[in-house]
Amino acid sequence: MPEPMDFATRAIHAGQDADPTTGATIVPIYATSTYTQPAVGEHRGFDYSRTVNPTRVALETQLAALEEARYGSAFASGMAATSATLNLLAAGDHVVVTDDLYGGTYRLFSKVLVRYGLEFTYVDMTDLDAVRAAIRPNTKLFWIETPTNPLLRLVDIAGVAALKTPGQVVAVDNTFASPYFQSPLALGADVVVHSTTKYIGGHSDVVGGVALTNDAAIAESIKFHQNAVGGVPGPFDAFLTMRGAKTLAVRMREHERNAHAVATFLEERDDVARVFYPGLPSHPQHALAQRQMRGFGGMVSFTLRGPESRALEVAKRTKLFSLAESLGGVESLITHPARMTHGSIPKDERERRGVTDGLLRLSVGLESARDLIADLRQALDATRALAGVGANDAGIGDPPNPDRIPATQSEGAPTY
Ligand code: P1T
Repeated sequence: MPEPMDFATRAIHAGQDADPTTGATIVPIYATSTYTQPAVGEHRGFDYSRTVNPTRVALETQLAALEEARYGSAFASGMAATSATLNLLAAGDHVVVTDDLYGGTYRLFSKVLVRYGLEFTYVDMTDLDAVRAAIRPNTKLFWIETPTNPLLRLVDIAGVAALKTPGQVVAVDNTFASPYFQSPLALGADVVVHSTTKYIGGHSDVVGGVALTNDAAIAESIKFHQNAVGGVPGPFDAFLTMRGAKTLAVRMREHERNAHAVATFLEERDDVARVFYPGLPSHPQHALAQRQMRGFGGMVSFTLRGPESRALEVAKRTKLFSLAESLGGVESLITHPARMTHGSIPKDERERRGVTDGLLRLSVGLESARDLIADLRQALDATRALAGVGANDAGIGDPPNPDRIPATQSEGAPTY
């Protein structure tokens, strides 16, 4: 077999050797907390399942192969993986952080880790000069999200990596792109973190996280904290994540195809103010996306024309797009970031960063693109009067009156 094998092959085979005791083709769920030892001090590498578990090892090997990393540590959630990475630091250390990022990461940094003496500066990392200006003598970590959540801005990973000096670490939350579309380690990052709850798991049925690196000292520190702090996934969760990850390549190709179709549809509407999707030529960093990523992903955000009430109404009216937090599953989701995923960021701070009340975020799933577009169309048409752009040809220009506007789909939509 060629080395290294292609992504799709690694996803299915890395870490997935037949079980040594039974020959089971699929890695078993080793539901055990402990391991019987023949004599004190003698065991086969397994002593206690917080420290090590064969199902988790198989998942860690698989995910390390997807990021072409030498070392991987799986966690019970994306936040636990982020937290373990921040354990590389000590009181008095400073972190430069992407200012558009998942609200839970902001909460961990600003409400928890500051109490342990870490310092954070949030900067618009699309601007490398701003990153450079934020560096202090005690800067130890650059925390990058790219594409960012929820505005899908891009950070030039190689550009930030070029700014770092010895002893500093560049960590990238690669959740939105997935390893199929972006390889931060190859671009100069030291650590990659994923919420495996999202694309890697892919089916919205398990929460998890992973931290991956090629640096032996970083890997050892993260492993030490994984065991010492204990935020590990159980073997059932590890099994589900591993099963989902096997199909990552085919899923990501379809997510992207659908997201592109949805983004193009939204951009053509006059009642949509702005569409954020790195695959659109109108995205301010489309060129960077083409250079840094192998594809543009399945997330699309957009701001509606009209008041916040219109955004809330659209989120309520879609049927295929479930109104829910999270992303990356086979089913499509719609989120109102200001009130949901990013509600832990104070309103003035949120708005300064562009997470406005009219913003909606879509996780475009694997349903038919035609059906997804029909679903969005009916929700947009039904609320169009609030946009202040005049009636459309279909005559759906009056204020959304629950007695008059059917909650069903517009013409051409499927029935479900
Ligand atoms: O939910 P958890 O597995 O702990 O992962 C946290 C996390 C980390 N990084 C990014 C970029 C994320 O988007 C998330 C979780 N995000 C959502 C739940 C959301 O709806 O945006």
